[in-house]
Amino acid sequence: MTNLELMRINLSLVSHTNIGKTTLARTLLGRDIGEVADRPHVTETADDHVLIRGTDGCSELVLWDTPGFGDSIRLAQRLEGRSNPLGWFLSELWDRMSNKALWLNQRAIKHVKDTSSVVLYLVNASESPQASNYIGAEMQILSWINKPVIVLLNQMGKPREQAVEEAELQQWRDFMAQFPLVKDVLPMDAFARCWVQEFALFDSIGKVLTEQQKVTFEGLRNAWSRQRRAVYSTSIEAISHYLTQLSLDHELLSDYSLTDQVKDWGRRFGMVKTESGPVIDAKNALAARAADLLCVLTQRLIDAHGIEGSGVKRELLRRLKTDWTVHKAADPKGAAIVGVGAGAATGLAADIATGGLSMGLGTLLGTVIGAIGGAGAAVAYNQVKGVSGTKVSWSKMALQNFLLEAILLYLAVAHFGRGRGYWEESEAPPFWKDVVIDEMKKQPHEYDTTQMESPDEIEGVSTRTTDTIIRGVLYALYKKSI
Ligand SMILES: Nc1nc2c(ncn2[C@@H]2O[C@H](COP(=O)(O)OP(=O)(O)O)[C@@H](O)[C@H]2O)c(=O)[nH]1
Ligand SMILES: [Mg+2]
Repeated sequence: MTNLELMRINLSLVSHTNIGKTTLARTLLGRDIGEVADRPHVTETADDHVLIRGTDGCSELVLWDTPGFGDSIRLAQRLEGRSNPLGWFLSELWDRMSNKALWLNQRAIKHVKDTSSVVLYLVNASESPQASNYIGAEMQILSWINKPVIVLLNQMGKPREQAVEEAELQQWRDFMAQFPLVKDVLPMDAFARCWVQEFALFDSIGKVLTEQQKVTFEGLRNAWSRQRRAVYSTSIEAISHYLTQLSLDHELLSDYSLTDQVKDWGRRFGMVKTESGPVIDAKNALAARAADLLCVLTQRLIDAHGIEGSGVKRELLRRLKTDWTVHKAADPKGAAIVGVGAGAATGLAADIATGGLSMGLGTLLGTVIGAIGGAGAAVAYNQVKGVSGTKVSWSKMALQNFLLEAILLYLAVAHFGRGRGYWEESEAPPFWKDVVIDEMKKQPHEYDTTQMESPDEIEGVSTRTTDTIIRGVLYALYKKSI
């Protein structure tokens, strides 16, 4: 093995055509390479892309995107006669003219055989292994290539409960057990994988390399892991900054007269119908800023994760703001989010129907709308009378809801594969919310920054709480400590 080969570890993405190799390569690399389309043979040549460069400046982990196997059965037959190089050459020349796809395939396979350290073989997990009738022939081709194979399950769909995904994984593991070349089978959906799952892939790759390659790989793995952890830290910082700003945000009503107070009280109980007055104005201002802060948070998370696209649109928020007060209030009883366990608090509805708005934005507005609408107001805002006037700020329960929403948003971004295209908010799988709420309940102290005045103290508590909860959630989802 040459020095160059020792410094360069080559991973080849291989699969039946149109399974999602280029898409997964984009997700793993965090940049748009090649061409993705829902038709066969989009990628014509094997292309190399540096996944990680070591801190030594010369070691590299390289990801090769290859044209997929097309007519695998014919290809497998063709490769059987491969002991005769001249025959190979002639057939190659012949194929080049008569069957371009087959010829491209042969070239790519030869390339994989010559260069790769490990083969990452993608399968479409939306079909059962038994239904994927090309796998047998492709395993024959892979055994001719004779490199360790790690099978990656793509197209698994939206994240589902751990037990369901485990069962699917086991089905593929059982099926692949008949092929000794297959060293591991891992979930790795190009659209919805989480970076935590990439740790498992790195573990598996590390195990199948030669002793010499392992030394290089260790450095590369550390570089990769540092980079992923840096993204994680940036995300935690962004969330705690968001929570700190919300905790500190307030409106002072210095001219809040006794008449205003009576009207406000009447409004709360439905006796005064007009939706105006200093308190309503203050709440509108707080809600508008909360929505703006959510925009900023979304954008920071998207940027940190190397996803393209913009967060929720400010313009949309501005337009919605004028409509907020016409929405009906949430029922605060049915709206409890954190439940009534020991030390836990009830919160506002996070799921109010918001006219087709999607998760993060919709639920945030749901919270805000519910609060402004009336019945929720008692729990969403703190209204404290002080020497300089009445102060309106977010309540403990509202802040707990913001924390919950921010973590759900983080999970959505952390699972969004770049290969899927531009960032778009989508419905978080409902079980995520249960997992987050469980972790919130496990905390020794409930999240409450309402009595704190120092931004540093609030930021400290918010950072620790967010970090512990997200670590707990990722462990619950992937059984992997980060
Ligand atoms: N739902 C879903 N579709 C995917 C996924 N990965 C790829 N695709 C789609 O599958 C098609 C083929 O993808 P592509 O990356 O070009 O496949 P390749 O030929 O193996 O490189 C495209 O329409 C992709 O959007 C996935 O994880 N989930
Ligand atoms: Mg491709």
